[in-house]
Amino acid sequence: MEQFKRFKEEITRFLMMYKFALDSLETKIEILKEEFHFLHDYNPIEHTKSRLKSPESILNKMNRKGCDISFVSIRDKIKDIAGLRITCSFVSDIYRIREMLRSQSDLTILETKDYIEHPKPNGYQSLHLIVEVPVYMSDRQEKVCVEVQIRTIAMDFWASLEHKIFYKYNEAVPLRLLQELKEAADSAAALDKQMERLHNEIAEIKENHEASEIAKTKR
Ligand code: 0O2
Repeated sequence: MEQFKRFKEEITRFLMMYKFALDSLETKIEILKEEFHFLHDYNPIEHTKSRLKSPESILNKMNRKGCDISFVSIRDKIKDIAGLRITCSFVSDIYRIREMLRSQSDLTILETKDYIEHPKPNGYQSLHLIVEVPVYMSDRQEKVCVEVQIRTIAMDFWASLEHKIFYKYNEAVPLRLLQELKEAADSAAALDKQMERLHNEIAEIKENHEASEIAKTKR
């Protein structure tokens, strides 16, 4: 009983660090979002969602990877205990957010998986970053990894449906559905391209209009 109580305390403390890292990163994203909105009068971030992996899911992943279980090896092997998903309107916003994170001196991007440049064979698209975030505790500072997934609304729509289908069929999805999902992913990518083009065109019209208004006032 005493041993179980100690283990529960240890895992709570262990997961607390990841929660603090998420809180800190979410605050940074909120600041960037508000500042960007103020400067450019538009919002690159539609919404954010964070989650902490449950102890059960951490243990399952460690078993799947065939790793022995200790806090040190969990830290070392599982980089997505804390996850932050950022949904944007346009693909260019995804890379803009990555640059904004990259330029923060206390953050380090340890790993990048660009499934937009290189989509998965099933059609999955998203930009994944493993970001190291400093967490200041009462007696020490820890560097904690957070997995940041940045995607457009269309990519997110596709991924959440695909995830539901995958679990509904207990991972054995019929071939016809897999083909349709791939087609849907291609349509989502085409929609993202079209929306970006329209967005740029509107921005250009707005810029030209503002420039001609300024010219009028100078006359
Ligand atoms: P959850 O509940 O969303 O967190 P690794 O973590 O590096 O050992 P992997 O698969 O190489 O394993 O990592 P990767 O490629 O960075 O992907 C991890 C996460 O990306 C997944 O987390 C999903 O959230 C998302 N993802 C990756 N591929 C797909 C996909 O084909 N479809 C969907 N819908 N999501 C995907 P988890 O742990 O699976 O689940």
